[in-house]
Amino acid sequence: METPQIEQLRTACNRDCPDACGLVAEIQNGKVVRLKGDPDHPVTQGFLCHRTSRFLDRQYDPDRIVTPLARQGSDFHPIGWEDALERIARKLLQVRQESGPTSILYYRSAGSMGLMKHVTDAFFERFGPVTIKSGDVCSGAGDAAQMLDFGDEDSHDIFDLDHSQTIILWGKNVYVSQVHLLPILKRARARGAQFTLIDPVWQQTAQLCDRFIQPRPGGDSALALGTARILFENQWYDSNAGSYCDHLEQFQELAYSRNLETWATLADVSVADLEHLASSYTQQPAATLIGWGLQRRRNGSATVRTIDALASVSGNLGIAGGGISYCCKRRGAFDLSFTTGLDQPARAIPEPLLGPGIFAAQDPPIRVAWVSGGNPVAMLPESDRIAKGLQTREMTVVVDSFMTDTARCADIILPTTTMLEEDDLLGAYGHHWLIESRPVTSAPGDVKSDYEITQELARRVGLAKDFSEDVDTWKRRMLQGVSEEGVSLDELRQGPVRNPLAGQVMYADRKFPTPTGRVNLVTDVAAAPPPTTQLRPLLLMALSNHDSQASQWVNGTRNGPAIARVHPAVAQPFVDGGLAIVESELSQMTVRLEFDDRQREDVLLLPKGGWLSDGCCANALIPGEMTDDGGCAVFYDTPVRLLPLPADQPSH
Ligand SMILES: Nc1nc2c(c(=O)[nH]1)N[C@H]1C(S)=C(S)[C@@H](COP(=O)(O)OP(=O)(O)OC[C@H]3O[C@@H](n4cnc5c(=O)[nH]c(N)nc54)[C@H](O)[C@@H]3O)O[C@H]1N2
Ligand SMILES: Nc1nc2c(c(=O)[nH]1)N[C@H]1C(S)=C(S)[C@@H](COP(=O)(O)OP(=O)(O)OC[C@H]3O[C@@H](n4cnc5c(=O)[nH]c(N)nc54)[C@H](O)[C@@H]3O)O[C@H]1N2
Ligand code: SF4
Ligand SMILES: [Mo]
Repeated sequence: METPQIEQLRTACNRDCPDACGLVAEIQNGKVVRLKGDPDHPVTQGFLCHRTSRFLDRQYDPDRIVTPLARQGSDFHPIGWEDALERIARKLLQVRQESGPTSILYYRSAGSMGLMKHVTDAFFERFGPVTIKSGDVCSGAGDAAQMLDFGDEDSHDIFDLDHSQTIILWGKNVYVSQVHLLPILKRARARGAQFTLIDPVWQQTAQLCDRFIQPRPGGDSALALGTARILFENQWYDSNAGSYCDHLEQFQELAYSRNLETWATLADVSVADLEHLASSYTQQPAATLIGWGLQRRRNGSATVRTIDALASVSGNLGIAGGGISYCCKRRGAFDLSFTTGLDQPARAIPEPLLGPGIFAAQDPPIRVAWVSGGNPVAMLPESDRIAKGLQTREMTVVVDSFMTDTARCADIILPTTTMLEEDDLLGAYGHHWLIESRPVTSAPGDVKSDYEITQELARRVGLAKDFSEDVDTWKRRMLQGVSEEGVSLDELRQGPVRNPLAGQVMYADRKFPTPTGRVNLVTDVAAAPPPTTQLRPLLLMALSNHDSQASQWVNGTRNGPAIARVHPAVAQPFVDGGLAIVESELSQMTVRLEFDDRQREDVLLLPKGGWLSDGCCANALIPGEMTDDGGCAVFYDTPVRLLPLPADQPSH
């Protein structure tokens, strides 16, 4: 028998990940049989992360939803698209007429990072404007810090690290959340660059580093200020810093407001750690890479601002191999002027408070909710409240490919395409390459993309004309600002292209787009309140892990209790591998303990992304609260304690 030919097609990974990889799909008889990293993509370099190398299990998962579903009691039954869309359109028109458009909540998260998703935003803007979210639970606090300090938010080119003498990984788990940085870091290491990791959690990146500093969670401001004090005391700071930084004196006063021992105690590190970090900043050029985890705390924005200030006065801004990199401007190349985005919402609910916010919204109340590209029940604080909020609307529509915790709360579920069936454009928040995604296989059954769903809906509510164009027309529109500079759609279709608007080195002229043109150094940092209590001495941190993309697990969902990692000393009288209850002020869940003596004694680690319906959802324990700025969620400051299981339940 002849083996059918294998065809190779290129596309892009659209998951919420800094890497925005190029994918090569091998197709046999119309089916994707293998997925590889694109060897020709300069960042992907031919390999994929664990979770996406297993994506075909998800693509061909028999549990995938392939037809619209409507709620019937506690169950769902299949309905036709015509029926589903008619019901939704009728309801949208009815509530808009009766209560005004803000009685509709449109919540979109980052299930796909494709730019075409903004077209659906534009639909709800034109139909409404409706109620949307404000803030950003992913990176909001750090985004706000970068805008305040530098007037803009972008990063050095990822390959500029080839020039670094020192690399400071400030709260970054590269092995889990940005694996395509690894080849670059390993190359730097091989040529002798010095590495420091600062993370309250022991994680694999520590093995890549010359020094691992393990401060108390949220101790980073004290660590940065103690380090800055050493720079000032030894005249190791840039003597020119005053020419491009505002408030240098006040920042120096802030650093001098405590002695080194006090800063070290506040950060729970040694004075030697501060000295090490200070001297690292003098081994120039020193690059500071700030991770996304440390800003998901009460003082998250101020923390990032303190790190910004330290690195700024150290003289590493604006030089090759230096800089402060937090996020790359992933949308920077694209013209999205067809939507105002989050800028002028008619009404917004802060994303970290989505659960309570749905109930609190009055005049008009939220009557209809639309959720796409997100699983807020599993991924946002106060999971139970969000579930209840969605279940109690007159109509909740969820657009997804799987029966997630959120989909379970819907009245109508609309099945949608996976990334292998998508037609879209992407930028990245971890580098500057742009890429096109193209369907490499067709969607099963009658599954529609978000854009097709938007078009169908637009047709039924009198907005057909605004959304009649094909995807390529939208793509060309989004690329109009860069098409003259080598990124026309035709060029992008040949392969990834670097964003021509992004520089290699940020602020090489040491001019900053702030109101004064200078860096806005932080002058005041509120003392971090002790987040743990005597009653609940552990801080719950539910962090990214290899086996999932947020709530999208490699092996479907999790069975059995979630694994909670703790230092053995804090787990008396429990045993390694035994069961226990983790209790916060809000709720509790059963976990299986895994002892790890590399961890601090004040943290309890859970995987991010556990499902509520599996009893694994960390967010059910986490109260909704906003960071000091930027509307990020306080995910990692919830005090918890361990309790024994009730006597009638086995503990093994
Ligand atoms: N495998 C996998 N990869 C992912 C994701 C996933 O779910 N799974 N999620 C993606 C998403 S949504 C995003 S936003 C990105 C980034 O995803 P993140 O998970 O935010 O990745 P990091 O930037 O590595 O930040 C996490 C690190 O911050 C540390 N951290 C927490 N609190 C503190 C603190 O107070 N101080 C310091 N110094 N460090 C602290 C944590 O211990 C952890 O090592 O990655 C993406 N990559
Ligand atoms: N406790 C705790 N909570 C956290 C975090 C944490 O570190 N700790 N991290 C936070 C962070 S950084 C983030 S970014 C959020 C992520 O939160 P979410 O964005 O809600 O993450 P996912 O669970 O990946 O949900 C994405 C959903 O979109 C669906 N999807 C994929 N592609 C498409 C598409 O093209 N169209 C549509 N309509 N749907 C699609 C997927 O099937 C999936 O169900 O979680 C936050 N929550
Ligand atoms: S999830 Fe990230 S690392 Fe994995 S394939 Fe997608 S873009 Fe690459
Ligand atoms: Mo995120």
